[in-house]
Amino acid sequence: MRARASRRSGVRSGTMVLAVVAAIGLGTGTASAVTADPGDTVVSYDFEPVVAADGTSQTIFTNGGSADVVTSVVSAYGGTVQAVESRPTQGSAVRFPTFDASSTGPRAVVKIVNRTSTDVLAPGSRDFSWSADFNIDAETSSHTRGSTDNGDNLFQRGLFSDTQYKLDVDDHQPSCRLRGSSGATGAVRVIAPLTVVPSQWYHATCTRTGNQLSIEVDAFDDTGAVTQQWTRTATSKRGFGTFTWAKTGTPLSIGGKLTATGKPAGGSGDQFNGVVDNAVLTIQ
Ligand SMILES: [Ca+2]
Ligand SMILES: [Ca+2]
Repeated sequence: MRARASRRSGVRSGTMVLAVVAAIGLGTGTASAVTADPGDTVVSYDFEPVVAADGTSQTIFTNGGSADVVTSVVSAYGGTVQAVESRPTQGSAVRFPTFDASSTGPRAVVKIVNRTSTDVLAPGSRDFSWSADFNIDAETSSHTRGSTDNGDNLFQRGLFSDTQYKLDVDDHQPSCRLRGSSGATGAVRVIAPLTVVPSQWYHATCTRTGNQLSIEVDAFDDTGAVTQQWTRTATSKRGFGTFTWAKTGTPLSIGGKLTATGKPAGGSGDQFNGVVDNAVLTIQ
C-alpha cells in the first residue's frame, strides 16, 4: 500500500552543472516485461506524493507499474522538476523548465532505468503503447543556429539512431516515432493532425500494433471532460522488427532527451517546456 500525504514540491537541483537530485528505490517486482501478462502496465507515473514506509521521506517519483526500476531526476544548469497542480481530478503533476535555448539553459529530465539486469522496459516483439498527459508552454523551441532546444520530447526510450519509442510535441504537434530491430528503413513517425493550444491539457497515446503505429490525442475542457479527439495511423512497410536494447541501462525518460548513459543531451536536449502527468507504458 502506498501512503498518501499532502502535496509538496518534488525535488530541487543542486548547484552542480550536472546533478542527480533524487534517486528513489521502487517496488519489489521481478517480472520481465517481455514475459509479463498481456496488458501489463509496466510503467505508470501519476506524480502523487508517496511517503516511505518508515515515514522519513516522501517522493512524487514512484512507479505504480510492475517494472522494477530506479527513478531519478537529472538536471543541468540549475534545472528543476517541480510538483504543481494537474488537470482536474488528477492531483499533482510535474513542471519542467521553461524554454531557454542558450548553451547554459536549465535542463531537467526524469530518468527511469532497470534496477536489475533484466530489461523490463523492452517490449520485445509484443504490441505496446506509451502515453502521457501534457500542458505545454507557448514558447518551446528555436530552430536558429546554436539553439540547444529545438524540440519537446515527452516520453521516450532510445535515441534517433538506436532502437526507439518516442512521444514528442515538437513545434506543438504531437507525434510518435518507432524504430525497432529493422532499423531506419523500418522506422515510422506519425504526426497527429492538430497544433496544440498552449496552457491547455491534452492526453496523447502512441500504440504499436504489429506493423502499425498510431497516435491518439484527446483535448480536455476545464472540467476534465474530453472535448475533441484526433487519431492517425501509419504503417511500417518493412515492419518494425523487435524492441530490445544492447544495454539494459538505456534510460526511459520523461520531459526530455537523455544520452545512452543517462545525462541530459547537451547540444539538442529537446527539453519539454510545460507540465506532464500520467506517463504510462503498457505491454500487451
Ligand atoms: Ca497526477
Ligand atoms: Ca523545448
